[in-house]
Amino acid sequence: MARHLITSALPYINGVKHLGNLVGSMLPADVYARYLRAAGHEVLAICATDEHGTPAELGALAEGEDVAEYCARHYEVQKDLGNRFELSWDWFGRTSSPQNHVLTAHLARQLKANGFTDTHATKQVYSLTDSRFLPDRYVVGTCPNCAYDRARGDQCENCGKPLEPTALIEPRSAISGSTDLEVRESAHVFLLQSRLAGRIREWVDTKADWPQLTRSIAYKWLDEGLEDRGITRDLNWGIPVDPDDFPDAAGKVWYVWFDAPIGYLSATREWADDRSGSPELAESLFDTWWRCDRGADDVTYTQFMGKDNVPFHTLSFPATLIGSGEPWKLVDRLKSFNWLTYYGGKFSTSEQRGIFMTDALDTLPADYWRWFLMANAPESDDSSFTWELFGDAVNKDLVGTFGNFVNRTASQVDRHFGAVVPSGGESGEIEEELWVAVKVRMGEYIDAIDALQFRRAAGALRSLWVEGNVYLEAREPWKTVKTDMDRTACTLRTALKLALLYSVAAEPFVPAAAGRLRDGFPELADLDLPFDTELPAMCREAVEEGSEFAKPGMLFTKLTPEMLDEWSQRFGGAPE
Ligand code: B3M
Ligand code: ZN
Repeated sequence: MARHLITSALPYINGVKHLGNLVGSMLPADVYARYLRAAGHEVLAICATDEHGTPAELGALAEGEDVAEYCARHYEVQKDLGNRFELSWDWFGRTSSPQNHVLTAHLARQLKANGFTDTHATKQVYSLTDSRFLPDRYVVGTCPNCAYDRARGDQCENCGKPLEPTALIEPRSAISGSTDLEVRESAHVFLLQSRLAGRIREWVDTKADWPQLTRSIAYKWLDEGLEDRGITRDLNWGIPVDPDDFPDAAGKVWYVWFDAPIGYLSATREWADDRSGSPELAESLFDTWWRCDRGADDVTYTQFMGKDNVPFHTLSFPATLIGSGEPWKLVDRLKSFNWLTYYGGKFSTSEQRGIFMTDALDTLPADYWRWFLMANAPESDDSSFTWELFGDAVNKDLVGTFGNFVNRTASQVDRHFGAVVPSGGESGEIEEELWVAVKVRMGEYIDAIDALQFRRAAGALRSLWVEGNVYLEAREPWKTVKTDMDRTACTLRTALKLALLYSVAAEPFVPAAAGRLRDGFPELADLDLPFDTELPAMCREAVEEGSEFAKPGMLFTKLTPEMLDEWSQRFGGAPE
């Protein structure tokens, strides 16, 4: 048994996330967490809302609400949606928590003590119309790197380059649209990343097993030279800079990208505080996950995120932790994703284009979305959501393969043997071959998930379902029932063993359906069936003649062309 810490990029608080956000972070993290738990490992899956910075302030402004109230309300919305998507977090925290205030102040102090910060006057964009400084996303304009004309002041959405607002060409205020801007001086704290570049590169060099997409992004920024980065802002909402530590930056708040990744630590501390009776116990529990000198050295830490977040996780956040001089746990495995597009175009929160988590759940249960998204995860390249592809994935894989196998098996059992596992007959060569093939598929499936290759994993799971259908077709129990009851019993008993296997194997991807299938074996409710290559053998053994089997009902409903048409109208389908 190993210990696994899993985090996914923290969703911004500003409104409901779309399927593109989900597939690149929270959902694969959940599939992996479920798999590791089922394989018997100790898992801590952490997420939180990212509540600071301009997304929060601009979101509250748009809804005419106080920022703190806006965040509190949207936190509940996001947590509820995550639960409805069956995201099995151990803790879903908030970067506005007291724990994050404490840890952010602590790390900033450490960085200063080690000589990795510097406070000096900078030029900031000031809006005369809005009577305020305009940091980050408050300024939009043309990207100096790729000429994209709606680049934000923190990062260009098009080319991914982290930016400073003053670097934008033809800047304008995101609040008022005003171009009546001027540059004024304001003192800010800088993280001296240039001084840490050597140590970060050494650390990245040890990560030969990071996926290619992650490594290439990290080296790209290292090769271009790590620039010192302003880590405070002229905003009201955020974690205030401690004036005792940084008197020249009194009145400012920490930059959202400084405190947000610290949220991984602080959300863990929220979890520890919630579980422990005293601050001392909470601290030592927290330390076993995060402090390498106090137990976290045996933790494997895996992060999930969209590719635009990679520079912050391979460079800036490690710079914070390494620069603190304390033995914090650093990421071991970093899985990043390309984009999921909607008919080839961008999903966009600001333009409300695409499908959002609320729409999705109002339309179909989470399993349908989880399956489509993971089976088509944008891993080696961008992938596209279209209603046609979605309909195919659901109808072919879930309804036609997994559902069909379970349905045919359960109906035949129910009709001819009642609510029990059929007795009689003996398995022969064809069954031996089936179990050999199933074990091979199971091995492929496990290899793929271990490698964090989700499309491949979904493909292997699909192949497991196909084995079952091929077996049924070969044995034709619906025919043999008229001539050979023993053989029919053996076939259906074998199929039920496979069904039990599927209830474990499919759980990371489609937990609700898998759970219903598992409930079909009430006598095995407490049986531990570890998710490993011995699973087929264990399931073969576990399902006994004459034990109870309760028909689970239809696991999935076929999507008709009319349904798909209606949804494509409602959400906007192929561009005209
Ligand atoms: N809030 C997510 C995003 O860029 C951003 C991630 C923070 S991870 C510490 O959509
Ligand atoms: Zn750009």
